[in-house]
Amino acid sequence: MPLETPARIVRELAQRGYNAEREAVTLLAGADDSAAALDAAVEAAPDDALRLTADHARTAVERVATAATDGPSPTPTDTADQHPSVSTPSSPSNSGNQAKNAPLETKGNAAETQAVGADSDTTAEAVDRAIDIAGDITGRSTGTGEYGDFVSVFRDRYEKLSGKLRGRVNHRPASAVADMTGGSDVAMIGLVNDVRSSANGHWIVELEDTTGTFPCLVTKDRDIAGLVDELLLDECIAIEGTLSDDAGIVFVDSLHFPDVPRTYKPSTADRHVQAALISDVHVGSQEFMADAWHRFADWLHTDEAEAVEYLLIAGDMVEGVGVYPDQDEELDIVDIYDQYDRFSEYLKEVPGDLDIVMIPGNHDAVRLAEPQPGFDEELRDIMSAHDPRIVGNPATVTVEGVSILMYHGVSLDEVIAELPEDKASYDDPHHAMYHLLKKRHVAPKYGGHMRLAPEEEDYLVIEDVPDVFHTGHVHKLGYGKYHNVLSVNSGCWQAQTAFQKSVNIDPDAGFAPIVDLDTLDLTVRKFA
Ligand code: D5M
Ligand code: FE
Ligand code: ZN
Repeated sequence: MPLETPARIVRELAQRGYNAEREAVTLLAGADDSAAALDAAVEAAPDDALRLTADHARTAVERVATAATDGPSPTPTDTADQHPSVSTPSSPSNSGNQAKNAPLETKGNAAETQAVGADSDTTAEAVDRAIDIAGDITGRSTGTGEYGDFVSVFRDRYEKLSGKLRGRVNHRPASAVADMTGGSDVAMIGLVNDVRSSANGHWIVELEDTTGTFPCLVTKDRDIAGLVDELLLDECIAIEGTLSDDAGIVFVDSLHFPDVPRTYKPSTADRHVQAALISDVHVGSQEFMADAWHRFADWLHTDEAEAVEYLLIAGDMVEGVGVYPDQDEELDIVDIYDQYDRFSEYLKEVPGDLDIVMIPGNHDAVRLAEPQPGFDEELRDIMSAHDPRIVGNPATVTVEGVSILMYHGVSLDEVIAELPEDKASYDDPHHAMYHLLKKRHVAPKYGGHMRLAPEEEDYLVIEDVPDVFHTGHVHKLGYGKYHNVLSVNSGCWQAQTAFQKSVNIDPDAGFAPIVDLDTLDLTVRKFA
């Protein structure tokens, strides 16, 4: 039969206008004659139903099975006795303690899904999956691109980030430092305005606050000179040191980043539930890996993926048009709306009861400057199938009590370009992410790769420490923990492009990192 895989079933149902519960798809895929069962399930569903439930599927599967053994007999059978637990309504609590037993649950025994238990069978109705969103610019953009907006966004950046450093140093404003007597101990907090080397190879870091700028000298033989390599323009730091005799420069003794406390204790979910973190799907590119995507979508329908209830997509849903020079030569779909249409078809292959959150990336059809608002109404309509949460880039998404900072990652190119190889590289994209956490800003340096849309507030500041940091963009898989914050760069679904070949970028395509929200352990699944 052509309908043996869950993804095919989902596609077929989608064509007939139905969303389906994951269990319904599993039941239909497991039927002896899936095609007949699917027909019967569609028949069993009320005309106005948008969602095919497990009950519809069960009725259909039984009907088809009976028909096959007893000849045509359209009598609907009450299946409740055979599968008593599935239709039991459960309370909309977060505790996940419903003692439920899906009929097909016993099949899976994957090592990674150790804790699969009675509580892992869930439907959208069974568990309250409130998703909270914070820091999303969508619908709140006030920037006009005027000079005044740049002043306010940098002022806000300074306010927010200096607040994180104030408790650690006894700082003075730049204007006050200028009036102090030579030889005094002094501390400052400022945005890095300039970094240059002096005639004899020392570093001069110019800091700027709301009162002015002041030069700070880091001598080349000090340990802290290594930290100067990490600095990006416009990031906020604190220094402590001694004012020179002529009171014209500070000799720096220590340098501090806003950073994440070493003792940070991330929150975790109170039940076994997982989230798949992906990005950079690039539908519409000739290099989009449809087969890998089908395998991923199929896997999500299996018992092994039963605990995966969330799918987070960190930008670049489609390849877009006119993003890079000569990009059109590698387009499979040339119209941007057609690209989203096709993306939406692929998205329909994943279980209908997955909660999906997505942010845009630099290939998507929203403004390029960050923060990027979420997709507009027209694009939301195109992608409405599984009712995804569409938010801006960046945004902090809290699921099951775990806060996940989603950011597409354009600034990672900047961090990797500016920092020494051992501190940030395409092979270890998570190291570059660590620096963003340390700077408490997703895109510190303005200019270069980064386009900033000035807003009243700086939405790119990492105000609260996230439990998980999820980025994409560089098409390399990398993950690790920085001061207990799980950082994941999620690879891509696009094989190497001509440009990437020319600059030796070897993308990690077809991987899906899966996070256990109850332990923050990560398992990487490969589908390519
Ligand atoms: O970019 C994926 C990665 O490849 C990211 O590190 C930027 C880099 N890239 C890809 N194409 C280009 C061109 N044409 N110029 C410069 N850098 C490029 P993504 O934007 O996610 O496709
Ligand atoms: Fe991308
Ligand atoms: Zn990108």
